[in-house]
Amino acid sequence: MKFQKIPAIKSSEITEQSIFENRRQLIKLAMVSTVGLLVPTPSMAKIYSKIPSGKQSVNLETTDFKDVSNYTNYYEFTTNKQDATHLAKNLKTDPWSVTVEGEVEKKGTFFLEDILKNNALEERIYRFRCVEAWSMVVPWIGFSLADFIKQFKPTSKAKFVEFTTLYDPEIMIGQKTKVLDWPYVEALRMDEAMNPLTFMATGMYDDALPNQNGAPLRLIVPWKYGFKSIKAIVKIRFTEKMPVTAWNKMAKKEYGFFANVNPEVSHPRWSQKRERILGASIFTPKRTTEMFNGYGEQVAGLYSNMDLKTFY
Ligand SMILES: Nc1nc2c(c(=O)[nH]1)N[C@H]1C(S)=C(S)[C@@H](COP(=O)(O)O)O[C@H]1N2
Ligand SMILES: [Mo]
Repeated sequence: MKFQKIPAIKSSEITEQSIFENRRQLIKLAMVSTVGLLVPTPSMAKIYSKIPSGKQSVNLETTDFKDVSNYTNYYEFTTNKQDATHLAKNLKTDPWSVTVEGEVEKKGTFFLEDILKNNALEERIYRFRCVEAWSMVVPWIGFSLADFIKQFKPTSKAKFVEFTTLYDPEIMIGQKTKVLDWPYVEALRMDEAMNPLTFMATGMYDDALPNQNGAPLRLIVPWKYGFKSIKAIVKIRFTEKMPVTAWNKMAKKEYGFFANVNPEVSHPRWSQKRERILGASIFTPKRTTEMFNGYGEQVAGLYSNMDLKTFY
């Protein structure tokens, strides 16, 4: 039998070896901290699943996750309602940062990770209705927009708040087309933004938002048509003048600034009196659309002196 001779190791080599090992450890840690610390990561599911179930704000059955996540409107990827499910997988949602600017004291760019640490996460079960006349009921997870806004101290000139979606045509391939004037912009009047119903979602159904539903950060305004609920937000700007929004720019007659759900005001090409319940069988009758999507008690007061046929 032959034994291989174990080479003698000089102490200097041992030291170098351990430094090398240590450095490898450090590199590993650094990698964990860039990937692992930022949100939303799979570990967010653990945090989200511990959030107590939200109060049902509507007396309707929650829509199945598979329907909500496979029938989406996300023009940055496609105008087709099925394909964003796979196309949006290419969007890298961490790290993610949000720039706050305009009529506000505390301007700056903030990591979503830090935003999440400073805002209490909760679940809200809201009905959501698209202008194209389908509706769904979704358990969203996120935080109050009003509480979030207060942290930045808007000035007395802040009358509106404008939101902008990421612009990255290499990933968001729909941005290579001219269906909308990119980036997608939406806005709210300050009192609408400060209403307790208005919500910033980072998750749904006890998990992080799927990319196609607007990860890592989207707006939810349950009394307005779906297009106000902008996805993949990278910028929030406070303004004195009413911002020009993407859909308003594209077709003024069809998509107004307010976009309140209103069965009495038809879209120029179809009625808004009824809605198809997402996921329901074709035999299920359509649902009668409610004024302000059923949230009138909480929001009608915001529009008491306005003619909603003019300000649609
Ligand atoms: N950035 C961005 N946000 C968007 C859209 C979009 O195309 N791009 N579509 C809007 C429309 S028309 C609707 S109905 C809702 C759909 O939300 P969902 O896909 O999560 O159901 O997102 C809104 N937010
Ligand atoms: Mo929509």
